[in-house]
Amino acid sequence: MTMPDRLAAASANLAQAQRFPSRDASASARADHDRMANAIRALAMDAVEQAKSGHPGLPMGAADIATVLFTRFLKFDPADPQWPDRDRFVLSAGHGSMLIYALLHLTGYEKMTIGEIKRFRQLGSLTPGHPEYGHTPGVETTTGPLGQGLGNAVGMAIAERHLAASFGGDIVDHFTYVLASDGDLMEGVSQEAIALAGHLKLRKLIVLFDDNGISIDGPLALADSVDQVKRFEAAGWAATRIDGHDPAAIAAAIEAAAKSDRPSLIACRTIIGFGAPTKAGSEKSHGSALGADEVAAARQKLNWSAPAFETPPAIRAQWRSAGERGRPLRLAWEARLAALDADKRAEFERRARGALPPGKLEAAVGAVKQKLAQAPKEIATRAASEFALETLTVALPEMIGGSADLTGSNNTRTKAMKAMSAADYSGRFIHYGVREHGMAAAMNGMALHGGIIPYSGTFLVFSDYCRPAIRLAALMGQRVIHVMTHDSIGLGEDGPTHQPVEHLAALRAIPNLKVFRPCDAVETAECWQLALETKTGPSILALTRQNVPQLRLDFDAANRCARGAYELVAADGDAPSVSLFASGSEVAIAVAARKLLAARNIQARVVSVPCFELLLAAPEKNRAAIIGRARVNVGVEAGIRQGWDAIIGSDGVFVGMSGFGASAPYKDLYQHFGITPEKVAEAALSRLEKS
Ligand SMILES: Cc1ncc(C[n+]2csc(CCOP(=O)(O)OP(=O)(O)O)c2C)c(N)n1
Repeated sequence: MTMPDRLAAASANLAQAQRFPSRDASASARADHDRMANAIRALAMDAVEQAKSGHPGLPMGAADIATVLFTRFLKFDPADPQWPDRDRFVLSAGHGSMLIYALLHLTGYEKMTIGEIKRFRQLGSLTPGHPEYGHTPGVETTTGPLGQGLGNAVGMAIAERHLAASFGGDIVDHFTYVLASDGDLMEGVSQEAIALAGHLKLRKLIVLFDDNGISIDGPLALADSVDQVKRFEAAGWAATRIDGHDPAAIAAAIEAAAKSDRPSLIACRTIIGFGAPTKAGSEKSHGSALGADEVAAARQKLNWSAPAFETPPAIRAQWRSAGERGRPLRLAWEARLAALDADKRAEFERRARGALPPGKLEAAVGAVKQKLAQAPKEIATRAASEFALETLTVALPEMIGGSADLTGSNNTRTKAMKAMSAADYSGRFIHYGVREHGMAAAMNGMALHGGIIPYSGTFLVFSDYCRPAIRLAALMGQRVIHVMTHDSIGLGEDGPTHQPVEHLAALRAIPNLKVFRPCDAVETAECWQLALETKTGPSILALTRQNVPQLRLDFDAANRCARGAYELVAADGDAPSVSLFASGSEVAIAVAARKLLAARNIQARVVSVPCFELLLAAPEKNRAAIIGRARVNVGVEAGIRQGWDAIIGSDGVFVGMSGFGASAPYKDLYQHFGITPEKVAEAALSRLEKS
């Protein structure tokens, strides 16, 4: 189809789409609505019944809300689940997954066949227990850990505002809708998320709260008495309360929310398990199959006579036409994109794809490394990170930085970056406030939205406060980069509360997460490059507060950190009896220990280990070559030993921490805990003597 043809078709379709649906609340419209909502209820009951596991209560209770949203408001096109300007729908209460699976099936997502619905919760189906991003087309984010979806949605809404500021409202202009449950709103991360959204006045964020007053233990009153409407209002949101089974009220509330100058909460009072004669309104419908008798009785009550997994053709057709509403909108959007200036369009498309600008990153990192070769720097790796970022953030406009109120400590804001604010979304630096968890969840949402590479800052010890979101970024394969400074006892006087000890090991335990701990300014630039190139997973940059010497003095265009570990200093002879492995600030200690050993005629080599994951993923042969065959392997890291045996062997010597740190100047702490060149050399010698 040529462009004018497509436009003509689009406007014809649009005219048709505008006739559907009627917003009057006539009896027949209401009956149509009820039947469409009941189609969701029936599929949810049937799928859970067949699987003998799952959560029927939420899909049955929230079916009216979802029906109004998907048939009248949500801008989406099942034919193109990746359409960049689609509205985002986040089912934050992921346990209610059958709600979204039913919607995807009914609105015509090709892959969501009835066969997939029948295989709910079975191995390899598109209908896993909780919605999984990247697995099921149409699922915008992996949800299940309550509160995370809401946090992600805030990031999606930030991304939308920022990209609209960059590319214009013709190209980026969509809503982010969330369906959140009591559990979502009880989780602490929700407070961080809503406070940030309210502060940034994310007016295109609309949260539909499934206000059913029931959680797993029973009535919410057992554990909660928060007035959510007041709470959201206090955070700067528009908030209303409605009957969540009244389609006209739902539609009116969404319409009002769409016009608001702030994010909106619509507390929709619903009955969990709506339609189930004995279990509705009770926790009994929350998380288990209703049972054959209850399902049969619910069918009667809902006046639903179709057999299990069948949707009557007329209702199917109505759902399908709801699914087709968005097509003309997408075509019109495509036409607007096509009409853009070629460079701008190419840039938008590149960013939407998540592709880096060709050659730019390599050139930027190369330039940083050239500068460091010309004028070596003895600086903290956090400062080295800032030095690299000054160049990187110019080369990559998709980088959006931030910090959880530690900007000056994390060194994540570059000179050219202005702060993002409600008055100016074009800013590329986000003051997240003291909200590490909300920050990490929002970053996931930005990455999922597309067009943005989010990076953040906090102290490494507070990775614990971000961990649930980091884990989900790893699970979803999202490129988010966490700068985590003050990465050991080397932070000194703040003491053991702030000194990470087990954190490197704990983070390394998360699959598909890369933990980088560069030893100097050159490695820091290289690790940034590797993190930015890792499109399919998150990265942590663990960086020092204290200065470290530059150990890589010669310019080398190759990224030596890419192998995860490499020989930084060879032994004096070709038969080293000791291999010293270290990461980050302890590499310089290993280098000094090597010297002490050399003075005693012991040949030792130093291997820098900036990234375990890359080393351990290398083919066995390469890994063995890097690890070498010295009689004694020594690991040095100001953290716990856990994980190091994979490199030094269970018979290796480890110099590090075995308990918490202490408050003192950092040099005293290194002495006190015995992480010094002398102790490393001694440990190697004593093992050599025994071996
Ligand atoms: C972080 C987290 N904690 C606990 C759970 C287990 N869980 C699943 S649903 C739920 C609460 C159910 O109540 P609500 O959120 O109101 O959902 P509804 O009963 O209305 O379906 C809990 C505790 C979880 N999924 N995530």
